[in-house]
Amino acid sequence: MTKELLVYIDGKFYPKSEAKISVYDHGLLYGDGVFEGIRAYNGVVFKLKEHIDRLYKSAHPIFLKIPLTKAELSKAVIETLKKNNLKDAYIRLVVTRGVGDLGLDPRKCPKATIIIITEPLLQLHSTEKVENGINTVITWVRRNPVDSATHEMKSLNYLNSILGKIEANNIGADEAICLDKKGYVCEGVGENLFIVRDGKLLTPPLSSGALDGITRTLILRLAKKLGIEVTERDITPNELFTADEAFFTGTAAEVAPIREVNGRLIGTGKPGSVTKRILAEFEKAAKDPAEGSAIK
Ligand code: PXG
Repeated sequence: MTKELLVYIDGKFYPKSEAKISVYDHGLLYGDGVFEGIRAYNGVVFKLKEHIDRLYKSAHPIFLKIPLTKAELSKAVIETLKKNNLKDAYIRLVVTRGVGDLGLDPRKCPKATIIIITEPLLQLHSTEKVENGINTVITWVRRNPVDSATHEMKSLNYLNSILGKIEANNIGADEAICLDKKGYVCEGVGENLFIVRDGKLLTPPLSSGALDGITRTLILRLAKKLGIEVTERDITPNELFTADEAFFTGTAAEVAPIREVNGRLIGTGKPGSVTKRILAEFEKAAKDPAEGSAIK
């Protein structure tokens, strides 16, 4: 029998089949908590510092106190990977409100629960899809507005995204695109979105309610380095339909070219030259040890 992967819960390691938390945990009862999805490439946890910083930023507005320092939590992530002997991995870091009673009042939860799951790398879209582009659909499900349980916080409330994903599944699309409250393009269900028009990149602003994606920030930097102009501004659905190129970015999706939106081909329907340059530069960055924290 192959050895089971170990999962970190509150400072202890449990075999995957025994890694369980209380049914009274408010992460389960109310989706009360925050999380990060992180990747390790070739023995380096990509952008670990940025993910840890964002986790604490997500916890701050909801008064969720993470009972470890950032340094301790980073160490726990590395430790979990080491225990599982993983060099290329998908890492799920979850902090829930912890165990309380059946009421939603977070004051009844004295201590947050910390969970670290590590798995061999997960491929969100097949190689064929990345080469040829993915089929998307703009869904009727609007991104949560910024004056609600906003996706600016990476909370455990993902029903808004899951509903979008279900709509895509039901019509056989690979992924959904959500509009914001005003009707402008916002993001995918677990990805940020970029379009190319006249050789220039455009991406929706964070005020659309899109997550401040770590891959998005990296792409903004890489585009500058490549001399590609980028503007953060509202994008209409029509501008997306008539874009020369479009692609998603995210930890799980990496850089994923978009082939079609609601049946309309984007550009030639093949990944375009700007997307290919960005993708190549992203792949270089993902392999660069300076972009992350070594597993040692
Ligand atoms: N927007 C949303 C709503 C996300 O959840 C991104 C953008 C991309 O952000 P990063 O920082 O990863 O560049 C995300 C993150 C999955 C999965 O399995 C995807 C995410 C989180 C968890 C799981 O598809 N996306």
